[in-house]
Amino acid sequence: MIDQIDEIEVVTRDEATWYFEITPLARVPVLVDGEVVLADTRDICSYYDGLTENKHWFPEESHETRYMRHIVGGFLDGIAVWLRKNYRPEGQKPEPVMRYEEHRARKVLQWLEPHWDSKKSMGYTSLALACAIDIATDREMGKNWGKLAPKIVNWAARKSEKPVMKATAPMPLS
Ligand SMILES: N[C@@H](CCC(=O)N[C@@H](CS)C(=O)NCC(=O)O)C(=O)O
Repeated sequence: MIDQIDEIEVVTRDEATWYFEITPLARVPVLVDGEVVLADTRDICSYYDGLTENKHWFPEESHETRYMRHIVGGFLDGIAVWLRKNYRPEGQKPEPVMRYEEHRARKVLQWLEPHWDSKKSMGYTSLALACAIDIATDREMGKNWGKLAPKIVNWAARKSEKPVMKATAPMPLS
């Protein structure tokens, strides 16, 4: 399936970007498939499951998997906040906000370490968790997380080595 997708590089967070013509939020990812336009990772994964008639990304729905998805989703949101604040020049970074997000991320990792079963397929939630850890590690926020949650951080590192993860990794910051 991935070889049937044309990946198009776009510029975000720029008032002049042509990408606003595709989507008024100018956020990635967006999937355009004929008349279908989808703009959220979760919906795109769900669309994929519909096309392929399997449950690759959403294998099982239970209270446990929904709660896990909620925790991982919030973890990813917190990392996104931290990264956005970190783009600011030195001296203009909101330290309390960033410290709080670091604290929250550590709390999540400590909670996940005994709860996360990497052998159990969590589909979309696994993808979101691996991407969150990968991006945070790559951009300094997660530099000490290996000591805090070694099982999960090692799992995420192995996952990020997979060809599909490498092929869809975020572009380096310019
Ligand atoms: N909930 C959305 C989040 C999308 C999102 O925040 N994308 C970020 C990059 S990871 C973005 O495009 N940021 C640019 C901006 O906020 O203008 C999803 O899961 O796809």
